[in-house]
Amino acid sequence: MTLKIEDNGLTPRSATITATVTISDINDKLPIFQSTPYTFTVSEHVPASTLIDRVTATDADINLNGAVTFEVAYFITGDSNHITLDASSGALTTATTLDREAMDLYVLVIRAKDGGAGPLTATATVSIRVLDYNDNAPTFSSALYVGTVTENTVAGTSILTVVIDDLDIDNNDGITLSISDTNADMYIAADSTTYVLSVKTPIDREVFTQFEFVLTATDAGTPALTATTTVRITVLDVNDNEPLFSPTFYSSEIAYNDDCQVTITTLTANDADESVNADLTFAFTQNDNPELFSLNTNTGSKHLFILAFLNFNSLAIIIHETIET
Ligand SMILES: [Ca+2]
Ligand SMILES: [Ca+2]
Ligand SMILES: [Ca+2]
Ligand SMILES: [Ca+2]
Repeated sequence: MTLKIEDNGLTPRSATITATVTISDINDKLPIFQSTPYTFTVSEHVPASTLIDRVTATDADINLNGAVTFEVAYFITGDSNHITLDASSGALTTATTLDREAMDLYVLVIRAKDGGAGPLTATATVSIRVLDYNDNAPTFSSALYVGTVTENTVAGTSILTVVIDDLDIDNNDGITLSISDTNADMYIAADSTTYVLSVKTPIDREVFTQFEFVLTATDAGTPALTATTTVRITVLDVNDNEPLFSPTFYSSEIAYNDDCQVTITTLTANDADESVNADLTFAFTQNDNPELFSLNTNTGSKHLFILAFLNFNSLAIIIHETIET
């Protein structure tokens, strides 16, 4: 400011002087965080000492009264073994490699403190969300899944369900199932949402009695991780095949004076089914001379024995299946 002094003479005389008043600071202003609460993110994949972000604060005082430093007041979740704070810069860094699957959120309260005598402080809450990295492969609950399916069963019928877990989230646990075996993939569908294996195309047991294949689960992470398991599906029989003679025509001759109880011929028949569905018994459908010709029904055998006396013309023969009840 400028001061003026003046006398009271008839012709006043005066002088001026410039005075400077310096107002010394006292520490009367708090530090103020720029933005609170803070919300930061960091990938679980980054190495230790990676900068996450930084907090900033201003203090309207000067010199030490306005010199702000930072410290962690306390952790709400997590600890200083995972997150560290630089006192002067306010930089938050990873203290170690983070594991989202162990802890996905760190919350801490940071204190800003000025350097005045009787320092003033302010606090801010910082939330650090840990972002997922695809560091977990899918896992099957079993190395081998066993199931059965009846042949000719319609498409869409469930056979078995596999159990898969992936500790990651989002795309990193989005599973796609695939069947590596070409034949199995034609007949069996693997649902990537429900993990159900079902009939894709009706199966003919007389073509495929069993499928054993590797089932692969691939997650949608980058890079993708995979797991495999073995699936064994046995196809159960339905009695859908008739017995067949082979050959279908037999011609035999016996000597006129041959003995009784001679085998005239042995017939062969086959059935493509299995077990009781292929157990065959034999019977005449027509035998005009039952006193002359007999038949060894030979249950379960595929051979027919005709025991004959002499003098006959012809036989018609049929095979019956044994039906399971
Ligand atoms: Ca201050
Ligand atoms: Ca992860
Ligand atoms: Ca994963
Ligand atoms: Ca069959």
